Amino acid sequence: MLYEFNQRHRGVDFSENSSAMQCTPYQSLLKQLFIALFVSLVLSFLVSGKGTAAEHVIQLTAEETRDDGFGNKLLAYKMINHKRDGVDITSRYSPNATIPGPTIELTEGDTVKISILNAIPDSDVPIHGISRQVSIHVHGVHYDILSDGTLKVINKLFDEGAGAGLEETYAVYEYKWNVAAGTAGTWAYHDHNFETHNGAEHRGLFGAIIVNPIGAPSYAKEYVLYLGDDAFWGMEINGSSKKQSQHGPNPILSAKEDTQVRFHLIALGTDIHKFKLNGYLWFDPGTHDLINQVAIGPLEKHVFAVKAKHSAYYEDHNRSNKLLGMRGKFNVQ
Ligand SMILES: [Cu+2]
Repeated sequence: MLYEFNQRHRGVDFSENSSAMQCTPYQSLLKQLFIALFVSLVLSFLVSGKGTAAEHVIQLTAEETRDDGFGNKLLAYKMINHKRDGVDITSRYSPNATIPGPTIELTEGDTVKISILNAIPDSDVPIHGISRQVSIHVHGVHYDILSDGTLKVINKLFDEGAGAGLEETYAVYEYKWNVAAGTAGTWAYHDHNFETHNGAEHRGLFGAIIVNPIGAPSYAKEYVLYLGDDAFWGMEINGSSKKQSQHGPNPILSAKEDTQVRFHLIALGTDIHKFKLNGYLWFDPGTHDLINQVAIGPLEKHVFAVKAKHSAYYEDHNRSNKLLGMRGKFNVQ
């Protein structure tokens, strides 16, 4: 798990008060008042602010983007609308379809309705009998089988995406996620249906969700870096405005000196990488060990925070990945 958090301490145990200790009526009245005050404080924390579970309603499209330079069109997710408890927070996302796709920030206890509209032109996979559906298949959070975002050949029920599938066809497909207690972490979502039953992640249809535990600390910047076989794909999120920027391959990340920032590494593809942020040490999640590099393989993730002290390169130290130029700048000013 990426986060260590202990839910157990929330239970309040007054049993030790039942011993031989004698109280005057005045003392026991004070004690009752104190307990009532404490319980109301705990309750008000749970029902207000960060303690409240939110309902998210999200609409995404999948679109064709630019040519990759070799005649292949890339595909990308675009955020159309995101309402959190009825409040529109769409402006935090890019107005364009981006690779990586939008990073969706959630908190344990939240619920999500997320729908996908297929805006990929018919010309992109003209071959009859091949799925043109796009889907959202998410990792980490809970959902029932109809929200798996896979084809019937995998889930035995439906082609769970938008557009023309092999059998079932929907213009828009909606998924329901239960961001249950215990799901905190950074998780990928990706298409699972386009062209093959593994989807078109390799063409750009991937993004991430960040599930924070209730009351989690905030960071000046969050960087989501996907380790592909030949490039980092990334984005930067401003911790206070939540604006998402710096999309694309091997992006330049920026931070102000002496601020706390957090990196979210997610490995895509099939390589095993050796990630390094030169000149920085960080805690290996769940341990007290300080490390300066991490091995990360397919479908694994690694989340860590550092205080921004000096500019540095983040890079992949595996020889073949290094030769491919997997490196980007972390700019501290
Ligand atoms: Cu997956």
